[in-house]
Amino acid sequence: MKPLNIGLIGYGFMGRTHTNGYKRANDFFPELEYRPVLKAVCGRNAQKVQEFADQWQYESIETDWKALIKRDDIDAIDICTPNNSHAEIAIAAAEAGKMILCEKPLALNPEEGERMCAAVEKAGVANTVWYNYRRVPAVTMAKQLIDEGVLGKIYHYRANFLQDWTISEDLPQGGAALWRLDAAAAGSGVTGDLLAHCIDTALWLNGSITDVSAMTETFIKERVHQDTGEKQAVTIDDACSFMCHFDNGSLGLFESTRYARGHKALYTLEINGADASIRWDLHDLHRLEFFSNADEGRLRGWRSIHVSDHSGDQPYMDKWWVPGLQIGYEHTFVHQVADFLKSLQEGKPCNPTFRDALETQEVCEAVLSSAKERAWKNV
Ligand code: 4PW
Repeated sequence: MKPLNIGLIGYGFMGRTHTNGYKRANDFFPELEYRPVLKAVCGRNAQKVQEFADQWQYESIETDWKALIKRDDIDAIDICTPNNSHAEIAIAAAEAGKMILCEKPLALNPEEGERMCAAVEKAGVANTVWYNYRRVPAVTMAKQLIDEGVLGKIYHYRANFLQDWTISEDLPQGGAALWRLDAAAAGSGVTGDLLAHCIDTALWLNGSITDVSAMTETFIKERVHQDTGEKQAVTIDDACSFMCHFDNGSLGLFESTRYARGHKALYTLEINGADASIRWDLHDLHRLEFFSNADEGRLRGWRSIHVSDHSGDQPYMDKWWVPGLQIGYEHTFVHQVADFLKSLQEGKPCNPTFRDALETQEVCEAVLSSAKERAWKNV
């Protein structure tokens, strides 16, 4: 078995999801030739990063990402830092000849994203971005059905990503776990954090988006910054909705917000084709709801497919338990690690590549600029 030495930068929420993926992939995908080795984790606070290394069994720590990238015993750099450091780290890692697995969104904006793509393409290093929802088995199965033409001509694509965790006016912005509220660190609010997932899945399932018309709102205008204690203007989008045209002629409607009281992390999507429709809901992630117009009249209706079978090509599920049992959110990251290792084995790109994720970034940029200028924007 070939070792793949991982250097993880950042050890928050995403550092944990990715590390769990590295630890589990070979246990459940025994055919893989590569095995991730948790070689080093990097973070600025030596004590905290050591605690993380001890808990998750990383062999060593670094407190300077540049030192990590220089190490000869690291094959792949995993970027789990706030969005404003993705570009600098990824470009340096590519120049050092490292493979790169980068947390979403790819960058702060398309200009940075383009430079990241150029760097990995020039260096010829394997690269992928962790848009993990592609690898929910029911979502992967939706992709299979669409590619097989089961839905026929697609007319509508609808997606929502709803949360409620920023409603309180007392929530500070910036610093530690709250960097997602600070535009300087995150680039944008829900657009880059939540809608980016919906856009990534949509581009994968339904092809390119040509133009968008968007609106954004910042409901709470000022917050205290956690680090400085100073009150400052909130410059992220708290909510964003947009409509769009897809290249295939279908229409899209997207909504994301952190002000939907009662919703913690609800991602839903629905696609309507001439022959069939599908819908999916993250809170019931095994189920793909399916309506086929070809069904016999009396029995025609929405069916709810529990994607957990081992027969009939239901993706990923034969790797886990017996038919009918469940997996969850964390398994999407295990699947991404397994697919990345398989892509190395086969010498093929692992989707979404930096180039794929740049398209999502371009849609996000068009959405933000459309909302700002109150005008339709081409992607
Ligand atoms: O990437 C997203 C996060 O930033 C996640 O998929 C969900 O929304 C959970 O936390 C945030």
